[in-house]
Amino acid sequence: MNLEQTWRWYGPNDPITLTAIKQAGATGIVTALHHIPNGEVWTLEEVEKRKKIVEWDEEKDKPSGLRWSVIESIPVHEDIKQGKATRDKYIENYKESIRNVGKAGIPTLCYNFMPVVDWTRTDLTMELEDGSQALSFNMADFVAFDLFILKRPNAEKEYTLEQISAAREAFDAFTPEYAIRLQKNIIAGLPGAEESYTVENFQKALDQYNEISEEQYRENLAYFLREIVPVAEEAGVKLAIHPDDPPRSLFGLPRVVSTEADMNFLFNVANTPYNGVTMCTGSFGVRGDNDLPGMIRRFGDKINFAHLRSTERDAQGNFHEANHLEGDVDMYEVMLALLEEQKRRAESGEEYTVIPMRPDHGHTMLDDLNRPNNPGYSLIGRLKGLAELRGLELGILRGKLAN
Ligand code: DNO
Repeated sequence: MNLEQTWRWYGPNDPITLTAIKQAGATGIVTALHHIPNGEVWTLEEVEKRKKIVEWDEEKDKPSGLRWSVIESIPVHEDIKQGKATRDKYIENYKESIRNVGKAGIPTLCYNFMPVVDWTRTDLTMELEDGSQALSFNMADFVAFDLFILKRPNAEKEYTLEQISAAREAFDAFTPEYAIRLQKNIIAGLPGAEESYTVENFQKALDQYNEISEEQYRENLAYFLREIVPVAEEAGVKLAIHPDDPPRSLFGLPRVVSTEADMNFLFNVANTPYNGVTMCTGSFGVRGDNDLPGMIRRFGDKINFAHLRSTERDAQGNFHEANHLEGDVDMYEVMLALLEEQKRRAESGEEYTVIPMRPDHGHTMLDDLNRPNNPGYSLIGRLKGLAELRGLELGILRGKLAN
């Protein structure tokens, strides 16, 4: 049985249309109500309105053939992450949103618990050898931003002498334009991040975490889960927490969704398939100590969504996004593990068997280079990724998993 092929769509303002997505071969749409401010309730009316745009073809007056299968994401308010006294109000709103999502019949909800910054890259247009472009994370540039642009107090204590001197060298070579672009890439918010900062208010946001230890932060996540998982279960909505990207601390902030041990902590808070994970191979895969196929096998019924993408990393902490079937992620083993898990579900008679997956990110290539793109969310680059993944899946289903 195939995985459900889905595609992230940023809503009516996305330069990539639903028609293009259909032609790319996806049947599931992954989207969010980006216009609703963080912390507010997603009303049933707003959810239904978007669902109709996705699922009903106005022009032909018939179903579009697409379905809204995953929400990515309902952002978690900073007060919840920081465990402030006001968090309960925001948690109640979150529960209300989950109930409305359930009423609208959307089965899966992806979210993250990264403090202050969501996914982070230093360069959005790294040129590859063939002229296409990839997203990348350059450690020296990142440290240069932290030490010499943001000038975060005591930041140098978190880096080695080699890292500091590489950052100094990088910083000395920055042109003013490059420094502005780097700053923007890191803190102005990549698509879907929902938060955007200037250097001044960014430092203020970081300062909120001065007294929050990693243990406390983990406990804040546990508190949130103890509240929302029972509601998700009742509403029939599978939660799928997205790992930290990259899977390590940035700016001295706690990050607690980076490893298999982190995930086991969460599953112990509420051991139900409703408290699941987004297996983002590109995020988890930036750590050499994350055994992706093993994690899929051991997480089992907690895999509620898959983001399939690969990265190429080095020992210094640099990485860039590779072709979907290349780089450091063994995509064959990942796909095999996902399909085996799905088969296990189907054979065990579990009601929820089909795992939605999307080709996560793609290079900016060919005609993508001539039109506006949400960084990482190109049309042709992702179409290529999806086509390759679909071929890999067919090969496994007709080969190793046949019978
Ligand atoms: C980046 C995405 C993230 C992700 C959120 C989930 O491409 O994977 O923005 O959507 O972290 O909440």
